[in-house]
Amino acid sequence: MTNMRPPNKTTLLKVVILGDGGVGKSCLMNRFVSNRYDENNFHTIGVEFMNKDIDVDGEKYTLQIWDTAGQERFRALRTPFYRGSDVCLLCYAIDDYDSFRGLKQWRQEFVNYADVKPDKFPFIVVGNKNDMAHHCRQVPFDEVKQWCDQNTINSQIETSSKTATNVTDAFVLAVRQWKHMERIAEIELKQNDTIDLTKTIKLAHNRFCCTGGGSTASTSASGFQASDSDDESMNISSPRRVGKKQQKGQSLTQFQL
Ligand SMILES: Nc1nc2c(ncn2[C@@H]2O[C@H](COP(=O)(O)OP(=O)(O)O)[C@@H](O)[C@H]2O)c(=O)[nH]1
Ligand SMILES: [Mg+2]
Repeated sequence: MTNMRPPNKTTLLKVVILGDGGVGKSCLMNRFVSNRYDENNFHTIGVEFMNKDIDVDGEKYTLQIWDTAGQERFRALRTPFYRGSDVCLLCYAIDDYDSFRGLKQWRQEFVNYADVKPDKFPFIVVGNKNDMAHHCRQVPFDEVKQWCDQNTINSQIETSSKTATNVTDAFVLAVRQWKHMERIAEIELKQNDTIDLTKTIKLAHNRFCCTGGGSTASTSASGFQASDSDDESMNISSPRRVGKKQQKGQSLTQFQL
């Protein structure tokens, strides 16, 4: 699919920035989108997003960047906020160890509400405020790397919204990571197609051999139909989600045989 992309096509990616209050999420977004840094101006209320066009490896993207604050007060916003995300930036501040510890919970919350598979979703870990003096650092880069390795996250970067260090690079990294995951998802989808075709043939064979198999297939198929129609994620065109639908569709095909 990737190599069939028309020349001038722009891909819209929803990017969510998560992390404890004060780590610099809003400053990061504003530095990236407007190249501005204001220590006092950004007190995020609820949720807001900004768009920014960017070229990465010769392809055009519009990043729709979603920034949050006060998740507890705005609980009801969480599902729509997370749903349909393409990339998630997990942010901590290098001078605040607790904010690094908090990443585990942010990631888990995102996985639950966005309804994604953690090891198949592009997470980027961003250590902000790396302009701070050496003695202020509480979070060693290597410790974060270790955590990323344990959690199958392979993109990690340190930034400074204040000096603009690595800010654009963090979003470029996010796009590359998204693309990498898309490729993996496409390959897996193709592999699943092949495997399931074999299963389907076997199932069809069983069904015509014994009557019991037919009624079992019928019961499970209605279950799939019901869950198919009430799954909100079906509107979203990411291959990871198409994969989900495909699997359900395949089960239905087995029944129709
Ligand atoms: N030294 C330094 N301070 C920063 C940086 N980014 C943000 N800050 C400071 O951290 C405060 C909180 O930033 P903000 O973006 O509002 O954090 P948020 O709550 O995660 O959105 C700001 O008022 C800045 O003073 C940075 O890169 N370096
Ligand atoms: Mg904020």
